[in-house]
Amino acid sequence: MPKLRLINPRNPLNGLVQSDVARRITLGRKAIFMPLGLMVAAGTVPREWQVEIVDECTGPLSVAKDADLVGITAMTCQAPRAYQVADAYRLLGVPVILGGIHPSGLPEEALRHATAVAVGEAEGTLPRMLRDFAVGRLSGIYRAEGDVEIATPRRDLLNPRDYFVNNAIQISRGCPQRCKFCTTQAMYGGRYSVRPIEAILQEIRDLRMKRVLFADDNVVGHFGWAKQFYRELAKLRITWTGQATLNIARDDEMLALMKQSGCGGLILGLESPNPESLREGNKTVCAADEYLPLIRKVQQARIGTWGSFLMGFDADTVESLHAAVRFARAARLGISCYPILTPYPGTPLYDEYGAAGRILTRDWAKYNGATVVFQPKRMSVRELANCQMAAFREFYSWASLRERLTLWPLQKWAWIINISINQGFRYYYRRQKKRMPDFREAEMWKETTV
Ligand code: B12
Ligand code: SF4
Repeated sequence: MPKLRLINPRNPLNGLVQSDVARRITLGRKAIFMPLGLMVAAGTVPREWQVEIVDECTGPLSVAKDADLVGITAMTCQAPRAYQVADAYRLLGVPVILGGIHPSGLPEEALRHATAVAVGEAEGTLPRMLRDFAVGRLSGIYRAEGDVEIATPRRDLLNPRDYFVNNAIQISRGCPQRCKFCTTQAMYGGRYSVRPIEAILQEIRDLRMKRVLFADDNVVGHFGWAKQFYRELAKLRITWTGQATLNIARDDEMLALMKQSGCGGLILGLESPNPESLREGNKTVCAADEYLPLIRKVQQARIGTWGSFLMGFDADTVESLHAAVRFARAARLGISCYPILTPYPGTPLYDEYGAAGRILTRDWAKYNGATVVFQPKRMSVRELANCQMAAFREFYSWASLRERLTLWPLQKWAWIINISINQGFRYYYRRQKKRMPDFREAEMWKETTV
């Protein structure tokens, strides 16, 4: 029986090599997230193959000639390690397939390190690649086209106890929105597809967990289908979280159904309260002046609000980024994060910044949301980097916690996460013997440029 080894390469945030801080927050688990993409890819492999998953985020990887074919996944920040592992296998004469978000965005680059590259979903590529391998024809770029039937992940191939998050499932793929910085277009070509409802419910029953995380880009990409799904989901009496667009709050029935189905909290890609930045990012789903009333409606439905704000649009300044944090506090978001705008390959932003010569590095390991990899327009690289840390500092300060989180009704998880992040950051800066950037000292950031 031929053997396929699927590999999740080391990832600075997700894995064994995660910083002390992340390890503390994840209660000592070996990695944060189970590699769902590989588990799903394994679910597409026909029975005549033996398949295994090796996760370098949970243990060491030894490269040996003990598989017939190797498949490697890569987000952009994992690409350098993925290429290193691919090259090592190919030196031994083992053919390699590269797949996932980064190879889908830059297939020609990936092909320099692989026998073949999968662009898009494994469901639409891997079975075909395995057939070609069997007849000695595996080579080049394979693209998933049209709607695919989303496969059920092979959870039996990994130990869930190694992971902090081991309850992720997908209910849909893609997103109908067209944000300029998002990779969904490269990955799904603008499609939004959903799984059969019964297949999702069965996967949740099989998980035997009372809490699940929907690892989707957008759990409300099709309102009609979503309402039907949440009606059925309510019967399972679980709690769930996922990513959604804020326009749900314009629809009272949708909010009520989500709550009844067990929605405990939503990650909302708000990006910015500044209309100019939203326009620039083509984030058109809700206008900036609707944000506050819509967020209040989600909160009134007793659904937790976790906002994500991108930092570094051309319209952004140190002051406007500080205003974003003040907005997050005033909106009383339970949690929020501040990733640096990053031109991921395959996005319109990557093409635009590339053409304008604004990309400062193509060291993909730095494409991690925590490093400035392009030339900002209205501030220096150092100012933008400091804004991110100052935003975390201010949002997770004790004063902000007291303002945003109530004691009754107790938002247990929000408190736990907020205190962990507050302590994690302090610990990190203490260990580095550095001062945490503070918006009140922003004038000083101008003095040196990086
Ligand atoms: C869970 C998640 C995480 C988890 C763990 C991710 C992991 N894979 O280990 C955590 C929380 C750690 C995380 C972190 C980050 N994430 Co994240 N994350 C996700 C999320 C929401 C779900 C991932 C998932 O499980 N998808 C479901 C599976 C089924 O899809 P998939 O992985 O794409 O796999 C399919 C195909 O790609 C393909 N495939 C994948 N691998 C292979 C291999 C082979 C051989 C083949 C044939 C096919 C194949 O087949 C699979 C099934 O169809 C995605 C959004 C998304 N929809 O994917 C973002 C996403 C992956 N994250 C993203 C980003 C930007 C980040 C951060 C940088 C965020 C930030 N700004 O701080 C950090 C990374 C920091 C770091 N240093 O690691 C981007 C990636 C962009 C990019 N080009 O790399 C995504 C796509 C979100 C987005 N729409 O932009 N993330
Ligand atoms: S709404 Fe979110 S998932 Fe959809 S395209 Fe925009 S950033 Fe991507």
